[in-house]
Amino acid sequence: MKNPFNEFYHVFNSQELLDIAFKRGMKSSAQVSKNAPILVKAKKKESKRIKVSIEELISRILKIIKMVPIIDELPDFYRELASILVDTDKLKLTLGRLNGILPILSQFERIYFSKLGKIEAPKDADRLRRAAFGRISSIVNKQNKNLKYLNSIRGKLREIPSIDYTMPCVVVAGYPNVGKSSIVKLVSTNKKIRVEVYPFTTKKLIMGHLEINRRFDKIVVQILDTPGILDRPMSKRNSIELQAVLALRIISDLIVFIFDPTPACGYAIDSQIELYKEIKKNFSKEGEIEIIIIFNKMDLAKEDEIDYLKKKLALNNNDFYLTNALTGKNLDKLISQVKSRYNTTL
Ligand SMILES: Nc1nc2c(ncn2[C@@H]2O[C@H](COP(=O)(O)OP(=O)(O)OP(=O)(O)O)[C@@H](O)[C@H]2O)c(=O)[nH]1
Ligand SMILES: [Mg+2]
Repeated sequence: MKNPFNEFYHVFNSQELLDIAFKRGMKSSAQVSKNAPILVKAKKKESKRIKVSIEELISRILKIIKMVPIIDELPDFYRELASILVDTDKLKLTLGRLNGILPILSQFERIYFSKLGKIEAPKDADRLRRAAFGRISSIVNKQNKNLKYLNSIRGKLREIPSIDYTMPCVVVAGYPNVGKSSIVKLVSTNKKIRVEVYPFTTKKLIMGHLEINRRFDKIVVQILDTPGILDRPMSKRNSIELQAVLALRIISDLIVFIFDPTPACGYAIDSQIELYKEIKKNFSKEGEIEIIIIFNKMDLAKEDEIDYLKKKLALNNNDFYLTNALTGKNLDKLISQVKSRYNTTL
C-alpha cells in the first residue's frame, strides 16, 4: 500500500487562501441585463462576489481536510507510525476546527445575500461586500495556526515508506552505529541510504528492495532500514527508536539483527545482547519470525570479541554471519539465505 500521506500536499496559510478566494470573487461577473437599474446591478454584482469567494474558500478548505487520511481508518502500521511521528489527537482536532468554519462561511453567504436584498442605494452594496470580506477574513485568519500546523507535520508523514503488504518485509535492526544502513544499502536497490560515523544517523524507517528472480516470475523482498534502538525500557524510548520497534512488531516477516562485536559503534556488547534478547522474546512470535544474526565489522573484530558474543548467545559458527559492510564480504550469504527462503515459501 502506498503511503496514505503521499497526497498530503502543501497547505496554504490563511492570507494566501483569502487572497485566492477574494481575487476569484472580484473577477466574477454576475449575469444581469444591461437595462437593469443600477441598484439591481450593484446588488447582483456584490452578492456574486461574496458567493464566489465563499465557495472558493469552502472548496479549498474541504480539499485540505480531504487530503489528510482519516487516521483511525488506516492499517495498523500507518496508524501507529503516524501517532509516533505526530500528535494525532491534535491533528484530528485541527481538522475538526477547520471543518467547523465551513457552515459559518455558508451562513455568511445567506446573511449578506439577505442584507443586500434590503439596501436602497447602490453604494451600500459595495459597503456590504467589504463588510462581508472583513468578517470572512477574520474567521479564516483565526484558522491560520491550524493551517500552519498541518503544514508543519506533513513532511514527517510524507516520509513514511510505502509498504507492499503482499510482499515479504525483512526488518534490519540493532543498536545505533552497528552498520544497519551500510548493510541495507549494499543488499538492496536503495543507494540513497545515509551512512555516517556517528550514531542515530537513521532517524526514520527507510525502505530498500531486493529482487528475486524465480523460475517463472520475480518477487521483490522489502528490506527495511531502521533507526538504532537502545536497551532500555519501552517507556524511555524516544520516537526515533519507537519507529524501529513498531516495524519489528507489525511488519517484519524476517528480522536481521546486526551486532557490532567491537567497541567501534560506541556501545557495550552486553547492551546489544540484551536488546537482541528483548527482540527475540517480543517480536519473533515464538520462533515464527526467524532472526538472522550478523556480526558486522569483521575487519575490526578480534577473535576474543567474536568468541564472547558466540558464547553469550550460545551460537555455533553456522548460526551467524560474520560480515564487513565496507567491502560487502559475506553479505552474499545473507542475500542467499533471504533468497532461498522466499524462493520456496511464496
Ligand atoms: N570498519 C567497519 N566499519 C563499518 C562496517 N559497517 C559499517 N561501518 C561503519 O560504521 C559506521 C556506522 O554505519 P551505519 O551503516 O551508518 O550504521 P547504522 O547502524 O545504520 O547507524 P544508525 O543509523 O546511526 O543507527 C559508518 O562509519 C560505517 O562506515 C564494517 O563492516 N567495518
Ligand atoms: Mg542507519
